[in-house]
Amino acid sequence: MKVFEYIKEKRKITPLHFTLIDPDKQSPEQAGEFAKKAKESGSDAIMIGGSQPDLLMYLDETVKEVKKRVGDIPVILFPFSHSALSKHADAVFFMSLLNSRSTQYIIEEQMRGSVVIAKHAIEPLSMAYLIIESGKPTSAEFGGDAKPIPRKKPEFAVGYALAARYFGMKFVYLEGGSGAEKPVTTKMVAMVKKAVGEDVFVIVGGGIRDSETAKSLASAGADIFVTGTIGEEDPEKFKEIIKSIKEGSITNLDDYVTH
Ligand code: 1GP
Repeated sequence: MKVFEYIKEKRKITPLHFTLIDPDKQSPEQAGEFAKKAKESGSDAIMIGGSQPDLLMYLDETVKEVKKRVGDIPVILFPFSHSALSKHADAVFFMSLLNSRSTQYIIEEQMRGSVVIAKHAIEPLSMAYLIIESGKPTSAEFGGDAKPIPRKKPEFAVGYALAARYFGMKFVYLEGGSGAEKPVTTKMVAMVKKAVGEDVFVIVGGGIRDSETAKSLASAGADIFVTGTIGEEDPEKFKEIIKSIKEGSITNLDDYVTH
């Protein structure tokens, strides 16, 4: 089954959880073991990527070790540049950082990466990547030369998300950045979900560290959750977060929008 179909089918049942692994933070074998535990904890896919330049040294080996250990759940690349691609992955978030100041992250890296993706037949998952203000500057913001969307101005996120939908993109990622002080707001998530509807999956990530936050974001309409830091720091909390995501159900989105 294609990765996109896998996500679509799973989302019919519950929101999904993806574990993010940064290849420069541990050895490829350790990454593989971590991915195995994440799968056992209920994670639905492993994302591999990061915004630090040295990840490239370990990327291929990390993807191979992770694939070897997780078997049937997909391994999806989350590349910061065209060079952060590996032919061993199942799919790639073919992403454009729509609120970057630099055309490099909006379309130039993609122009170069597309050729590699075609050559190795990696499944592309088209995604709008949006950096949201989250308390302090993050690597994603700095590395992507982004103009973060203010937390209290969700209407800008809605504008970008609708543009992404009209471009035919299938995912919109509201990114607080790894280790963000504050996760994205429920109001922003609800407004974006309401605008893009069923056609586009809303991904949230950055600074999700407890199950209450995860649950409220699920109620606000988030389809996919990405966590990185908490899985490394606190495996028990990590499990609880995944559990609360799976129990989440969308409430009336208008309630979030009007408050
Ligand atoms: C970063 O959103 C992800 O791209 C994960 O963030 O490390 O804060 O979970 P955390």
